[in-house]
Amino acid sequence: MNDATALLIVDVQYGFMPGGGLPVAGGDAVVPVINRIAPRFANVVLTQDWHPRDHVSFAARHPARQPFETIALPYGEQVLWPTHCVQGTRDAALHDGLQVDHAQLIIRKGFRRDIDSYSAFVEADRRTTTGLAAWLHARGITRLWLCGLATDFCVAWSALDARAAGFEVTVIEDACRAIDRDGSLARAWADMAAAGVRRVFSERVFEQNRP
Ligand code: VGL
Ligand code: ZN
Repeated sequence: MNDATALLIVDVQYGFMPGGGLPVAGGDAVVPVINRIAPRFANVVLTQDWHPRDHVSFAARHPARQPFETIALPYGEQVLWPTHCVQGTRDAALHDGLQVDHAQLIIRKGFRRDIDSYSAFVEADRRTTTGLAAWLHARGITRLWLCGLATDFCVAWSALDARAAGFEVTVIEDACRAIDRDGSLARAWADMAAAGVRRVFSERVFEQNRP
């Protein structure tokens, strides 16, 4: 891949693996796929879900609320999640099996107590930026390939915000796994398609020989 292209690896953390705080079915299966494709990218960026222990997205913070219920917050609807990816815990660590030593940046997100952030670009209040778009622009990066967890939340929101920020966006389907509750995965793919996000399998990475 050329220098104008980056691989964005979303939330490949123990919290989203089987046995984690917010387990995603088959979450660990993305690791070998990502390890296969990552060497093809000169630019690699990772995200890390990184919540304080009393984060607003945790059901435990809201008396009488259960995980996967939705509540209204000042910035809009928020799904309540089981406690996951608490700062400094094993649950929040990136998977040890990831072989991406050449990665250049780790964007942490969701670290503000009262704002969630699925997207690597803009937090859930739809105002607070993570700075990622500016970093990519400054590096001359215009194309992004996305992989990781979960397809229907952090990957999809990141893909949509990347399109809104003017990037060419490709999601690598077999390098992602989904939470898929109440039709969220089908909805995410439809939203991404409507926004002009390209959807491919990882083989496509090896067919790219553009300068
Ligand atoms: C995620 C829900 C809550 C994700 C993170 O990585 O998709 N989903 N926090
Ligand atoms: Zn989270």
